[in-house]
Amino acid sequence: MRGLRRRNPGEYEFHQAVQEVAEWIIPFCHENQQYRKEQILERMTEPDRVVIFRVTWEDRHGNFRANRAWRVQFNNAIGPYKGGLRFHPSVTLSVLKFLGFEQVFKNSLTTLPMGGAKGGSNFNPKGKTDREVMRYCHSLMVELARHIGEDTDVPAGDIGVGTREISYMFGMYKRLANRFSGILTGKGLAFGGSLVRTEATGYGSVYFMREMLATRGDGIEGKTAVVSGSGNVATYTIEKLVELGAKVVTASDSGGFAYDPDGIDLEKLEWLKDLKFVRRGRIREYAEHFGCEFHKQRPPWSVPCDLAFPSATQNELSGEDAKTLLENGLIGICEGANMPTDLEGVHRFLKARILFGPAKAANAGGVAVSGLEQSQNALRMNWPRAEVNKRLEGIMGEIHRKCVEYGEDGGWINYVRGANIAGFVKVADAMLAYGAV
Ligand code: NDP
Ligand code: 2IT
Repeated sequence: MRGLRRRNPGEYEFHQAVQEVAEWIIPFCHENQQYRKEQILERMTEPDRVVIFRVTWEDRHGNFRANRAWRVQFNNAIGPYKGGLRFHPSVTLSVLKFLGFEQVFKNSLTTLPMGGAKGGSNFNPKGKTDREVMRYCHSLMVELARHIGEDTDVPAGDIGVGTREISYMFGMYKRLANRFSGILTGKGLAFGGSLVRTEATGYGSVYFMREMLATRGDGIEGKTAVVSGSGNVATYTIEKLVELGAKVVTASDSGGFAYDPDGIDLEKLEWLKDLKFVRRGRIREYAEHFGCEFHKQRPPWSVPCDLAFPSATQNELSGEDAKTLLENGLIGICEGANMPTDLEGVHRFLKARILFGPAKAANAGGVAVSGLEQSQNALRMNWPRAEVNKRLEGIMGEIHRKCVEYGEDGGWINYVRGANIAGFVKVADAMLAYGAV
């Protein structure tokens, strides 16, 4: 870790993501000397390639603007690079390296042949018109197109990148390449998208929770859940929780959280989706509309619950928050977001031996269905909704099974250790087989 910090100065999110993995992989490599001898973990912490470029665009007032964009192609040992694009003012190289590093393990866990990558830009889509977003996406793709390909690197969405942005980028790629290919996932259903991709991360996170609860003879029905965020992952987490009989009492955004003690039902959820995805409004408006409490500039972790689903962003749940959740009787947590719990929080959850589904495992449903979208594109076919959903449930079950295989610890399952080791082994074995490449 000392060497990694020296080689990557100031990249705190990246250091944190590696530290969380190293805690479990270093002891494992000591027991399995072949990985240690060939420096597999060290090699895995160095991205294969990072592309950095300027994106120039024209805003609605006729001003020229410039942003920075990146694609971090981390590791393609087991398949073409795969991972989302994030548009948010907080995006830095450190953030994208942490996300790309995590993606390598996550994609390995899905059972599908996908390497790991991440990209994005410090562009802020908030308050921009559709036309501004279109011009931005088109300009970004003019450069990104040189670096991706359906057998090379297949980007998708993440924070600030949804169907609208993927559509603009796909349109420009298609024009530049003069080919219609599965170059991006999360596409619209009319042009190669997969059913259930939109819902997949949130649904998958709830399926993973269902698997964890089943190990204790328990289930989702009747549980009270706290969800953070109100974007793609959060809304479909809420939807599946409600369908399976849980009561979801919160949703949030960067402005604060709404506390709805009666529970967000499917009707209120439709209103919330329209608010966030069509009108692009704020969660405060949900609280105003349904007459419930709004807590400004605070995360929802003080609300007592059985299950917690952090589904907004990195480091949104601190050690202190973990303590509060545990004191309030938390049974299980699934990380819908990437690295939402800080290191102290992770350690507290592990010490309490609750059901803790780390991001790599719990939110892998999104990229898994992206992989299924690639398969459908290659076959030039579309599978029905029930078929994709069945495969998603099967993949989440298989990820859970592998976490148990590597994480069993005296009657308790350490899902963090399980997910890290299971994800590592497949990539590491491929790298061993290739030799020094
Ligand atoms: P969206 O852009 O759809 O939604 C993001 C949500 O998180 C919004 O409610 C947003 O609020 C909130 N948020 C973002 N940044 C912050 C912040 N700094 N502080 C507080 N709230 C914040 O993104 P997704 O739902 O797609 O992504 C959410 C998380 O899930 C991310 O960590 C992402 O990496 C992860 N993820 C996403 C997958 C996918 O398929 N989309 C797959 C696997 C993981 P506001 O509108 O105020 O910014
Ligand atoms: O973090 C993630 O797994 C994603 N944003 C989804 C990536 C993808 O390629 O679908």
